[in-house]
Amino acid sequence: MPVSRPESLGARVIAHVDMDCFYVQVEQRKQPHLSGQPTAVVQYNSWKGGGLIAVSYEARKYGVKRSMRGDEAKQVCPQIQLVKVPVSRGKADLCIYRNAGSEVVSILSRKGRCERASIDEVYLDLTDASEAMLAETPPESVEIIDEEALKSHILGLNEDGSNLKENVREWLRRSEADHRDKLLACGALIVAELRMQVLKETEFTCSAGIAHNKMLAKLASGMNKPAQQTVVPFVSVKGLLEPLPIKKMKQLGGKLGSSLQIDLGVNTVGELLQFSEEKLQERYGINTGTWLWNVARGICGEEVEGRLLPKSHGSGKTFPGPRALKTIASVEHWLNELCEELSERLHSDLDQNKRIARTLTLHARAFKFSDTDSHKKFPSKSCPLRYGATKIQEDALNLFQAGLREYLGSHRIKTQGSQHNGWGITGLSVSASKIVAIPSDTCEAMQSADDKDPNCSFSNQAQDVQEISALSSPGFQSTSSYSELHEADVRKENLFGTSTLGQNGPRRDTWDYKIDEIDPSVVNELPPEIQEELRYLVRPQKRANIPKRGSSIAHYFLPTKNS
Ligand code: TTP
Repeated sequence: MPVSRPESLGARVIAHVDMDCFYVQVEQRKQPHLSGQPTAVVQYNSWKGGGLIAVSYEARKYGVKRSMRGDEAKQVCPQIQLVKVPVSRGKADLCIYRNAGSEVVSILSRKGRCERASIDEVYLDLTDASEAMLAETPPESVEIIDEEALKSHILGLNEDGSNLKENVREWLRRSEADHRDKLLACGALIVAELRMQVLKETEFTCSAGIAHNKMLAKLASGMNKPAQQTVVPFVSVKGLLEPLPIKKMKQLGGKLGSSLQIDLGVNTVGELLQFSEEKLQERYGINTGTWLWNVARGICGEEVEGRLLPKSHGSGKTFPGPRALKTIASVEHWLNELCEELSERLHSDLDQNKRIARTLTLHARAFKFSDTDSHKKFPSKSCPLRYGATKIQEDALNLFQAGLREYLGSHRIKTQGSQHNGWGITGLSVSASKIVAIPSDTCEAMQSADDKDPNCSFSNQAQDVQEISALSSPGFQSTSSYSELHEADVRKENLFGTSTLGQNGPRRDTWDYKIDEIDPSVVNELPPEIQEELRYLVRPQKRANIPKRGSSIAHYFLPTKNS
């Protein structure tokens, strides 16, 4: 359900930056002879030349579309260059695109709070930078405005005629403009500069929207592509929103948008304006009602979250039509592949960013052969995440089987002599979420334990596959791997709280064991008060009242031989 957040009192400057035909640009940088050529990136499978997932702007001129397959694209544009997505483990490997996205994020984050919204999209809060520019070097005092900024599209500014750049220059430098527009003018200059920097350092072009909130900035970034930016002054908000189809708005593409169309006869954002806040609240509840009322007026208080890293990692694959998986063995095979990829990504996140994920979730899409209940969805299943590919594979299979039992209900029994089990799987994905930063002390402990045993685990609760939650399916994308970028959960939680058991060390009386030498795999075996003591060592500020006890932490750990 959408949540309404009040907009802050002062005007903000928010930018949404979206890379242009991103995968194509990454491939063109890798193979420079493709630059400027009609090019498309295709899925790894070869049926009818593979499905297109990214199309260069040169190819779009010939009518090539993302919905086409390679063979069809060749028909409309015979000279098109088709580049296959890299493959690993029988599925698309998006690593190079993810890394390229990170390069861009590191440049964009130099000027303000930066939220990585997807593999190729970023929100920036440039309010402070714009305020500072306005105080120090306001655009009206700047003689030479950069060409890139002069190519901006200012919504509401007349774009007819030959004096376009001159009009933009005038708009950016207006001394009589109100404070909000002056801030947006500064934002436009800053974003133009950032985009040029991105081009210089990465060779990638991007487009951007600059507005007073995230919703408007996102709507604007796609209005003039490629390599251009669009500014939404306050006075132009109404004109921008009014004609927009309601289903095009974020969070209104599904059931809520359909209800607005069917129940209220609302097809454009402008038509929503006729309903009072009370009326919308009556129909959709307080929160959603207010949220809708705000959407109609371009109000959005959502903050740009300071997050440069993904909130979760996922790996998935689709098995359309005849490729549907129909046996547990084939599901297990693919789960193993997906879990291996997930495990690798979790380890590089731990290595590079000192973060661990705490929840493993399995999603599947399924059908039954004799289906009386065709709308029933395969339930998503979650459990605590244990590190190590083998353990993730084991848990994912358990989750799958739990989901399958629930999905099949009374149809579970295989018909004797039939060729199949009565079900088919058309999509599978595993994801790791609840990612938290860990204290640096403990990283080394985890790493060294992991080095010793590649299957080392930090949690054993998944053994009894406790279902924590049933999350909604993320929807299988046409790519076979995805990285969800949710809100980062940066609470530093107790790392040892879910650890597996190993062996206890011999007793000794003085505590001089180094925290990073403790094998996390033994901690869960310790008495609760000792675990508490360890938690305190990891997180001293959160010390609880530790009761007097007979034993002490020193009884459980000895220094290594050489220490
Ligand atoms: P988009 O930003 O949707 O598109 P784009 O960057 O290719 O082109 P545009 O200039 O119009 O923004 O997607 C970013 C990348 O994500 C895209 O290059 C390829 C990938 N992608 C998929 O793999 N499958 C999909 O269904 C979509 C929409 C994108």
